[in-house]
Amino acid sequence: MSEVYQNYIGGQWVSAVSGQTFDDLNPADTTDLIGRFPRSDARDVDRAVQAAREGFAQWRRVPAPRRAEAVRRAGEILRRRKDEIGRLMTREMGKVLTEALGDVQEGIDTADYMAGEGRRLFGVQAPCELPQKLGLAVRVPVGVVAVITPWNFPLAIPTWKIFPALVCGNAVVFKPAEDTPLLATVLVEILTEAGLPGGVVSLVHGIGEEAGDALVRHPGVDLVSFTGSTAVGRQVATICAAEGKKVSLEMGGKNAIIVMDDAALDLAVDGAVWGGFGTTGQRCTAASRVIVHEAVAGAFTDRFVERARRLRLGSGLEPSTDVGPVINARQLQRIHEYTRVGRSEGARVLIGGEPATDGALARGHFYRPTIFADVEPAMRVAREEIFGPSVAVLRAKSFDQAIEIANATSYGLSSAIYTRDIDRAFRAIEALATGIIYVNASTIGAEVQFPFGGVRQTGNGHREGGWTVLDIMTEWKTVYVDYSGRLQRAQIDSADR
Ligand code: UN1
Repeated sequence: MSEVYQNYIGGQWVSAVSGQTFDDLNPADTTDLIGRFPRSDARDVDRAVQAAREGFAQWRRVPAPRRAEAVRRAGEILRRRKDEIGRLMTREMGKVLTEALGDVQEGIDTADYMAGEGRRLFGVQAPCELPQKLGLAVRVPVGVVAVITPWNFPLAIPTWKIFPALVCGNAVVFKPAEDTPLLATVLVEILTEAGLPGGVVSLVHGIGEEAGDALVRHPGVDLVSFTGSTAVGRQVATICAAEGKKVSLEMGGKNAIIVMDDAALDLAVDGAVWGGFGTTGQRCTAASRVIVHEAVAGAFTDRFVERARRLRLGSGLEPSTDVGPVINARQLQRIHEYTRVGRSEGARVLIGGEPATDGALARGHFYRPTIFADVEPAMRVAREEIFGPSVAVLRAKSFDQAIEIANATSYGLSSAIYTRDIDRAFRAIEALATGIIYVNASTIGAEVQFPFGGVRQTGNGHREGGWTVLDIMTEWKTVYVDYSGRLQRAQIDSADR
């Protein structure tokens, strides 16, 4: 009998009203059932939102430095349990243990950063045109925040949203991805242990079309913070537009590394391998395109393929494993379908291009690291997000053409250039149309104290991370205090005559 987990609503652990559950399986070995989780519907969501409304009414009155204390304590618990949680993450999500530990560390970093925000949350003071009048803008919480998160960073991404939401004085209803409910449960347990009152954070498990949809639609939700695919993000945005809700979206990417003819080639290969196959390519910041100057394309591609050939697939808990499984059978199918699409478009598969099923791998969802060559910018494998260990290599004749190809995508999250020419590096910084740019480093490696997000189809203008997340999690309240004791008319009494 495997363990049965529950929702957390209004300070109580409870089953779904329907009594239904769904299974959480280890993607490296699907005979390993991690647990059963409640398959929630609109009724569970309604209870959670009601509890959150009550929680919010209390929590907003707690001074921000005290609210931040709870986040600081959560960070301390995460730090103490880092190793154990990293292992659970690898078992549940598949990424190799070193990366899982990095994911937990990103949550700890977010707690450290946001705990300090409890004593900042800076507003603005500016002069007024009238005498004896004070003008201020202060941040106030938005209300009840629906947090909807993906499975690829089961801890880090929820903390990016939940920690600032709480410090800012909001209540949270958390609907994690159905592929990683255990890590979400662990995070909520930690928040309760850190002293968060019931109702301030609720956890509702379930699938997107049911629990997620009901949460986005619920009239008691003031803000939806979503990270996931562009297709689902658009649906979320459409519902929020109709309901007049605030919405913050982090969606797909088709991130490119440019390798110029003067690049340190081995360094660029390191970056392409890490960006393309790290986390089995399942990052929104993954380097799924490499645009190589034709003068070094042959040499680069040979080395890239050679390195990909040496990558060892397996359970992320084995220290010898370089690349873990993909998350589930559906994603495996999707990744493989893109191999077919690439081939039919005329791309050449230099390596990989098939599921890996030898020995113990047959029990999990493994796909061989795949490199497409002869890719043209118009091909689907050059334009669409695959979210797996598949990298398209494109050639460019010049710097300008490389930039043009890099920008020829509907996404705009991250990009990178490898060059030793400082002028080129700065020109690339100016010309690349993405929210994040790396010079002589891969497309992944964002740190929590900086804005994270992208342009075009990647986002809707918001940035998580850093100080910018506060603009998502708060509203501005502008305050004028007139202490003149007389009627003073702005724009009229203060104007030149
Ligand atoms: C994601 O790709 O979904 O920069 C988040 C990075 C990580 C965060 C990635 N720090 O790749």
